[in-house]
Amino acid sequence: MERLIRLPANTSGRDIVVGDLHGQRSRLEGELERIAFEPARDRLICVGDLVDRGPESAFTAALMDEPWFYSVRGNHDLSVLAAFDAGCDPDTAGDRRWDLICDDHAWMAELDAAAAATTLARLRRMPYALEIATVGPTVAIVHAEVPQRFGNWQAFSDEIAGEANGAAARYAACWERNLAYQAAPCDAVGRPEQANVLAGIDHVIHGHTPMASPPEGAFIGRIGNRYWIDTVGWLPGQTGSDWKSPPHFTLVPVERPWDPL
Ligand SMILES: [Mn+2]
Repeated sequence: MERLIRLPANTSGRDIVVGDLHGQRSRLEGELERIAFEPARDRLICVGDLVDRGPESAFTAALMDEPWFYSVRGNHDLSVLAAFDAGCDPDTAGDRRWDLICDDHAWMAELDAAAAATTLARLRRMPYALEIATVGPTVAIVHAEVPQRFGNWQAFSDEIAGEANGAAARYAACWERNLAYQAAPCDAVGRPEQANVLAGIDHVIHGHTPMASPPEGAFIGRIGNRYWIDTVGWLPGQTGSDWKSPPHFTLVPVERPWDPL
């Protein structure tokens, strides 16, 4: 697998980033219709966690076969590999292996052997980070966060892709929530902030930590040039329907992560 994938600019259409999907592909497809997504020209990039919680985990993981779809690896995707794909990656082996297990993979047991193998092969192709070029900014996608100990994107992406300290960096990319808890709602203006700017990259887009505080509800969270866009569109049923901003999938242009479609 490639741990870090760099995408060249999409010069023919839009690049759109969506938050955690958690097995809700049908809901996503409603959103793609709403924004008139064009699979022949546009690309959709997910911040990870394709599986678990929702009713369509395997169907959602199958998005990895679409030429217009990309996703980084979330802790839930990693956890399925750790639980069912022995030896898939050194990161999930050894003592650390059982730390990586989330407890909601019952859907995997319901797949027949061929479907399970196909699903694992799809999850295995998910990189830990994506770096996306545009005609303007360059944008990084990482599921959880880039730990504060990294002063710039180059240092972090080098560790993600490499062997030295790589497992610790990749674990943080999938799981960490230190900065995310300090994220505040960002306004639509995109006002620059100086605190906690990650140097060497224009924007970083994350999911993983739900951005929702009842009764106000769901929001795009921000610190410096880091954005968190999991606005819990995957939540079941009526949960949060009484919030001022109810649960929904956030879709943002990759070059303007503060400006949802
Ligand atoms: Mn997650």
